[in-house]
Amino acid sequence: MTNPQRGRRWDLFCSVVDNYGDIGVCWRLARQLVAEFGLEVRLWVDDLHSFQRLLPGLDTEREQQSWLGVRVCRWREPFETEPSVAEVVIEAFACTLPASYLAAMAACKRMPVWINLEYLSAEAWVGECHGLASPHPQLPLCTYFFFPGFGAETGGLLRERELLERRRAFQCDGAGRADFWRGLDLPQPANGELRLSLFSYGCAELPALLRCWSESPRPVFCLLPEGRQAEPVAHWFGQAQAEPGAHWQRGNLQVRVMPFLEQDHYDRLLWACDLNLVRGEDSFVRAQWAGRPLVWQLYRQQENAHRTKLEAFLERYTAGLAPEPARALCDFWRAWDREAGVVTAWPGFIAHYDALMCHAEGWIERQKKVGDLATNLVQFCRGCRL
Ligand code: TRH
Repeated sequence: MTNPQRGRRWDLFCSVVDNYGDIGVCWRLARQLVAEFGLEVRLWVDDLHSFQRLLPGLDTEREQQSWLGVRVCRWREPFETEPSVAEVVIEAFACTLPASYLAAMAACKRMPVWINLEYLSAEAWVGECHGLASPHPQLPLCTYFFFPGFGAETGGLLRERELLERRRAFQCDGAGRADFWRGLDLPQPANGELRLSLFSYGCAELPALLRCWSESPRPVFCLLPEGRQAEPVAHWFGQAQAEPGAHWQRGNLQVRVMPFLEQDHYDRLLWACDLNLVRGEDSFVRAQWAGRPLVWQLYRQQENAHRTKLEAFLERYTAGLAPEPARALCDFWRAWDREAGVVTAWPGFIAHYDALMCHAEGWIERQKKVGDLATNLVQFCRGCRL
């Protein structure tokens, strides 16, 4: 008989390489495993300062603390193994488990299920590698590759159980949205205004795009997270700095520099905007769930390897979209990635806004069929001799 308690203890290891995507994904996953599956999750993180940007209440001085049922543990080297290793061990984004922990895993009477949670890609090979086992060269252990993705043969995307219902309720609730803008100290959207969020790695042509927006007949209100990417915008407005709260206007363009928001608030910002420019992995996925047109800037890779990923996604995403909006979308996304031709591609892109809006909802319906990553992961682990 299967023991219902078996497989309830999970350890999730996250090393913050750069930016916020790694911890952003791990924090969402950890929360969901606790909230929806009642699992006992320890989240080991080597950089609590980055984590604190997403979860402002986090105490960066503490070794262990609990948040929403997740035991958040500082991952220090040398790593002192807790009395028992977990039954499921997630190594996020090839972060390399501590050697002592690995040794403790190998010494377990019953081998833990060891998962290598990979980066997101729409490429076809992902489906072929998802779920593959790889034996450890020396230890009696085996790791399984678990790939997020967009097709039925992948692990799917992170999506909490009630997420889409909550999102729809928010978008249908005018008073709630008005409160949301007030809470951020932002004016209510003016009639006909295009309100957009802009989270990027920077783009050499952004000043030209700002000029284009400032001269457009339609008012544009751009919400820009604080940080490096906000500086060139400040300079364009003749300002030295881009402090959170700064508000600039030129012609028909207004820009507000936003403080880094708590992760759930950032989600709501995506839901509330008409258009979201996002980057990396996690904000990209969340912008899809917002059901609004989006523009993706990928994390740059050597020799532009990320462009293959961009094309793979574009091919999937535009399937079922009429040729003209599909072309306009591809033109703008490619221009934004290459930092060339952005202003030329903008009018076509925005002219197809309604078709892209409609498509955004259709895309969600397609993705729902794949199932969500946490559920797929739990099922996968259950199938691995737990
Ligand atoms: O920060 P990123 O550039 O992370 C990247 C990618 O994940 C990339 O795949 C990885 O290789 C690289 O890091 C090392 O972009 P991403 O993935 O969108 O993560 C940002 C996180 O920050 C996401 O969880 C949303 C969150 N966020 C907030 O919580 N509040 C905010 O105000 C903003 C702007 C973002």
